[in-house]
Amino acid sequence: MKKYYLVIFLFSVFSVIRSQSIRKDFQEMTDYEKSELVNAFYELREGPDLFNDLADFHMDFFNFDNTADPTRLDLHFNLPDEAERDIFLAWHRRQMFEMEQAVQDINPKISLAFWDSSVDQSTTGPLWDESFLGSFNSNWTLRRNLGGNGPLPTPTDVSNLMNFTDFLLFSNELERRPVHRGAHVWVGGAMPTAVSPRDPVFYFHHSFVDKVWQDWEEIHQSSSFIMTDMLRYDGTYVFDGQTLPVVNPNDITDSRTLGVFYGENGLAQLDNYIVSNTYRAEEVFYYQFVIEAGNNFIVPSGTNCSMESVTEINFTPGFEVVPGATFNASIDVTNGLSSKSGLLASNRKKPYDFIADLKPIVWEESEGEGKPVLLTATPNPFVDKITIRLDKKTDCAIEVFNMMGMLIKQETFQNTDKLEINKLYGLSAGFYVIRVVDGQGDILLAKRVVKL
Ligand SMILES: [Cu+2]
Repeated sequence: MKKYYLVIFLFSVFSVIRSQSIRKDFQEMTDYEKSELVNAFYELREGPDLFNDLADFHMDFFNFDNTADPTRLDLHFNLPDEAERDIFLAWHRRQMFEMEQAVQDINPKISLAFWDSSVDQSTTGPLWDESFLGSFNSNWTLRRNLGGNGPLPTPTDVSNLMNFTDFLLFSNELERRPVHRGAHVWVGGAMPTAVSPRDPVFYFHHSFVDKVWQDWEEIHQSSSFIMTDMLRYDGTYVFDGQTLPVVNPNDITDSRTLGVFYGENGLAQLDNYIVSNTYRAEEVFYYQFVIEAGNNFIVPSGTNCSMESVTEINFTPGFEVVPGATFNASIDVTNGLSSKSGLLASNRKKPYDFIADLKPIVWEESEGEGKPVLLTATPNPFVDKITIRLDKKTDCAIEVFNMMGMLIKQETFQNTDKLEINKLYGLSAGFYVIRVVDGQGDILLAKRVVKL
């Protein structure tokens, strides 16, 4: 192995737990990785059952629009008009990380992988093989209906997302259109419902969504959330006796801060990362094709790191191993990784109680399709009046509620797209909810506003 010299280097202190992983296209997974990941998934449903816990949480906080209390924080569909509470991409990134950590607690040499549903659209391909994700369908009563609903995205759908320069527009388009929606509805069963995280393919799909975000961030470098904490990762949630850490969504806008890299088409580039061993005594980066490490990839003194490939590992400028660090790079031509996990096949059946009345998610490409869309509610915060602009004229009533849920003001409007509520200066400062209700009493939209 080559020698590397100490370079004085200032690096920021990361507050986020980091591990390591090179996530690859599932098509690039080795047989070993596939069977170990399948075994780990089965094992996770024994004991505390992270699958069910993540699915229940995802359902409980799915979306509160058009409910009695639309001000409750939730995980989905807050864009474009509720940017102040949007955490969709960051939350699912942290969720992928939580699942991957659990998998690596069983076998630290494997990672999650992604399903690029714009490319692999077969209902009978290797993803659905009985030896891979296929077996979960019957063993866990997932009730998939592959290809029964669509469409899956096209490669152009994916590349067009890269043209958005504004993060919120990008995130909204990604969330509502086929790059995210497609796999959920196309797989069927649990996937188009709020308990989608019960299906292992959810983690392959959302790893792909996460990769698309990472690709966008590496181009535009402007991901930013208004919310500074996240449900579940707010320092209060306990799973399996452990309190989950506080995560600021703005700390994980680059997946590398979590130690997560994406390998693709035979190349994994490892850069801008400092090995910390925060989570694991040794960080192992495994990719059977070409690993290229450089550009501020640092292995500090006292840390342990190894890289394993079957073909090639290249070091480029900016790769540093500081004296006192333990670093190993190896070409493992036998791919001789020993099995770490595995339940007997007969123990794998652990069906879910199928929630019969769980309705598929209503996927609206844009907020309230066919209904008036709230364009703006200004000013917010307000002092004495609020002006609401809709994208089309309608007959409706505006209702203003206080945080106790009491209706404190109501006005009706005919055939208008600009609604004004005045004389609000008597209200005390704080949060209010405005709702637009149509003639049938259906809530068209609801938004939280702030009185100064
Ligand atoms: Cu989700």
